Amino acid sequence: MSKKYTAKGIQVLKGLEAVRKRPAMYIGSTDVHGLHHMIYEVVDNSIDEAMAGYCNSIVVSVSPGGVVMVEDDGRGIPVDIHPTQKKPAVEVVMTMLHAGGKFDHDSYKVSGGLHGVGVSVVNALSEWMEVEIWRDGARHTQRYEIGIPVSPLRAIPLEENKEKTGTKITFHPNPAIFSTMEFSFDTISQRLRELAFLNKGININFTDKRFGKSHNFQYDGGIVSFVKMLNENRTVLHSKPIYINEKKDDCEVEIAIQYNDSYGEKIFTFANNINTLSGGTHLSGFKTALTRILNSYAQKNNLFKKGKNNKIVLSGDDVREGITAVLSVKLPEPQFEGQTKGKLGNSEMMGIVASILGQKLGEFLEENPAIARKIVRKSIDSARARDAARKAKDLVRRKSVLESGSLPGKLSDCSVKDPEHSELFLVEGDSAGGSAKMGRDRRFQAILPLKGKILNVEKARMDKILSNEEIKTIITALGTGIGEDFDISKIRYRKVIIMTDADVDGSHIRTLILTLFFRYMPELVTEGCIYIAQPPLYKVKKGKKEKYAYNEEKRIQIIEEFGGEKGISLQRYKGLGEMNPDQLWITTMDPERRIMRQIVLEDMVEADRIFTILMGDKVEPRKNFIQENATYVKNLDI
Ligand code: 0RA
Repeated sequence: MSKKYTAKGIQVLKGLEAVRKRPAMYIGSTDVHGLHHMIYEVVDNSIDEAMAGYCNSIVVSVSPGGVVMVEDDGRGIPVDIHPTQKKPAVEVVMTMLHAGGKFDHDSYKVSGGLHGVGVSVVNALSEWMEVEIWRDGARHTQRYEIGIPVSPLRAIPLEENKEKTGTKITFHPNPAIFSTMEFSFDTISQRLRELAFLNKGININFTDKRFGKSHNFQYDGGIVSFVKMLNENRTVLHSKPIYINEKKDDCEVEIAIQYNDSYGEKIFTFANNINTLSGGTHLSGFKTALTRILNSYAQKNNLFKKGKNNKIVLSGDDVREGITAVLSVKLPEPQFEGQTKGKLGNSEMMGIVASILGQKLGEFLEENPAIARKIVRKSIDSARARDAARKAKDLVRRKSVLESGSLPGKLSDCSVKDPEHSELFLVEGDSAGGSAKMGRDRRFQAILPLKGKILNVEKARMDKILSNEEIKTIITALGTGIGEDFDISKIRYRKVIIMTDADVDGSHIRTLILTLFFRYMPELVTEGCIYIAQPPLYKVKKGKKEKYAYNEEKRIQIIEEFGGEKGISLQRYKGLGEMNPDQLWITTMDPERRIMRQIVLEDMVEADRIFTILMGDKVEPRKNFIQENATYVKNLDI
């Protein structure tokens, strides 16, 4: 490289240095999330090329040591000399922050949120990166180290297959910047699968060379296939999803809807391929139009007039009972809001989605009266049940701590009142509850013993859920309310710790409690409030020495540490009740010593699938899942 730096050259170096100095500002974090972001950023560029209609296939691979390769068959990044930078365009794209303008070849490029920072950021945070471009009858290559070119762009004329076009980017994230280099096969697979759903027809191949595993994703049905997959373990009301795809004012709206016979609602929303976990204007428009159209259809067709139905107005919750939907919008300048940037803010999207859904859903219902009637009938059923639910809910409200000041009798509360510094243990059984109560630090640890199994909320409506004693006690102790009344600001404990036995019953109870939280209080999960206590499996003792083992591996290790099997006594804990209060404190409850697992929601789609399989009413998928994951189910980590 030339030693003489031009003013522009210095600018480039300064830009890359800024990225390396504050990587989190550009890719969110330098932990495992940021690491995966590096891949998504590069893949997004290929997806953009596909959305523009020039690319059919994307190949991604991860190799040992964390080397990533992303190849597409698009037009190839331009290699001609940039008119003002006087360098090959590809070098400009790879080294200059936000090298946009002329090179923003797609109007739906993401400009806000976490994605869309540009491949130059990935380059700056990579120990090395190599780009290969096939276009104009040649293969063009260039290498960069920490974002700086270490070779000029070279062109090698193609001997055969001269028409080939495409871009291949290979890089190694800089281990000096990232706290981990461990890519997750599942995390990458899930995101690539999602992209394949959202961009129908694109073939995305992913190979993990570390484990010799691969996936090939291609969904010619796009989000219709997505909705079918979300419903695959449910009983659907109509076999063909309702599908809408319209453009308006530079924006594209794509919707797929399919109702099932459950009581829950699942609406996944995306803006420019980014999962908007907290919804936003597009979701508001969707909800408004759905409620309006189903009410007016029912009215017009006299579906309310039979018997006692004439006073009914369907609420939003009624028309969404049992809905599974994917809403994907594409717009020129998306604004992502909120702490996690998961909420679409563009106000124009509300009206655009509402008017498209209003018009097209109205037409669909007119043309498909049998399906329309099934959906309306289910909504009316929900409206009737809602009356009963309201009564039950009032009960909980009346009993709620905030309004009446009375806590459940079974709760042994802590003395600290600051939620940030208090913990609630949900403990299986009265005997373990007793030990926990005696063993705890009563200043900040509250104990709520649960009797037996709580109701499976996956199979029940709100009224039944709220008349269940165990569930009522949990809600009252937490103070947050439930469902649409849920308010996290009223939470009484920032940590909620599920403590059950390490056996089949224990894991069943744990899953039932997690289902309640996931379906009716999901913010508890997304805000990281839910933990699972990890009681030890064994106590290993030799003479005066004793240690606790939390898994088989540790048990063997401790025995070795104690000098072999001779004179060793091994106690296996079958339940929490077998530990005295002191032991329970030392091994499981003391913040200084305990091991807990925090429940994190990496992937809502996968979590939904697992809960549906485990808790829904189809037996076959559950059997299969349990057989395939025999050891995993015991340690369900969502
Ligand atoms: C700018 C202009 C053109 C293509 C691309 C960028 C492009 C970028 C990437 C990044 C990864 N894969 C890509 N494929 C294409 C179009 C140039 C033309 O008119 O041919």
